[in-house]
Amino acid sequence: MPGAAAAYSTQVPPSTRPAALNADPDPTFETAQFALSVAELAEINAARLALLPEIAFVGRSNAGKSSVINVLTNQRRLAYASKTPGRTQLLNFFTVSRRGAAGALEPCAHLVDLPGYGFARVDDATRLRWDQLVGGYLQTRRMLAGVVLVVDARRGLTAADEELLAWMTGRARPDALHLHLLLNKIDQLATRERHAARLAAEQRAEGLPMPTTVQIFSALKRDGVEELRMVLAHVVRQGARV
Ligand SMILES: Nc1nc2c(ncn2[C@@H]2O[C@H](COP(=O)(O)OP(=O)(O)OP(=O)(O)O)[C@@H](O)[C@H]2O)c(=O)[nH]1
Ligand SMILES: [Mg+2]
Repeated sequence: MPGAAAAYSTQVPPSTRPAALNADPDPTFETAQFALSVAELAEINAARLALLPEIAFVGRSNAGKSSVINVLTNQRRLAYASKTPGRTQLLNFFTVSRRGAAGALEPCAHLVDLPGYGFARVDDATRLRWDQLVGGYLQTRRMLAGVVLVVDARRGLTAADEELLAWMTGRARPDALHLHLLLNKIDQLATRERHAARLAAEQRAEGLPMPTTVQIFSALKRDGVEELRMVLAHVVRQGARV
């Protein structure tokens, strides 16, 4: 019957719908808790990390990855833990939850803070380790549902960012991965420059095999947090179905 599905979804209160038709509740990013740090991909499996959709934060060192995670989760020091010596070259996992039907918190996703790149100079061995860890994760990690590529809006995408994109496009199913280009530090730009930065990113996004969204952001001013949460809630809901 044409239109039946639409009528059903608008007229039946959510609590009486069959479970399959209920939208998953959104993640409560404020619940983020540190879960695990690993130096090698094999450690993730060894640690028996819960199988939840993962959202990775990648980008140049200093682009603001940790600041973005802290603003997203409304916690001042959550991701700065990854700045402490010894942790800088690790993948850091944080668990986020949502409120279940009975009001209890249920883990629903992992945020993953990846080590930055673009350090002034690193030796070949360090570079190789980084390639294996970050490249391997982006190209092969099956739980990866979304990537937030944090870019300094003043610089735009760099050659190193392109390398990350190449790993993502090299996935078996790049179309199943959501890419969010987050142009950070727009508090440093005039309105006209913000538009130009967004336009350049949107043009780059065209032709990528991943569904891609673009957003301007300021971790410093907390500008764009709600939009970021909406996009990531969508990614988590999609990821839970894969
Ligand atoms: N003006 C401005 N500065 C910012 C913003 N976001 C982050 N910063 C600053 O940029 C610097 C780097 O931020 P981090 O969050 O540590 O960057 P990161 O990408 O995690 O860096 P690594 O962990 O080294 O890879 C810090 O001094 C932040 O205070 C922003 O939106 N605006
Ligand atoms: Mg950081």
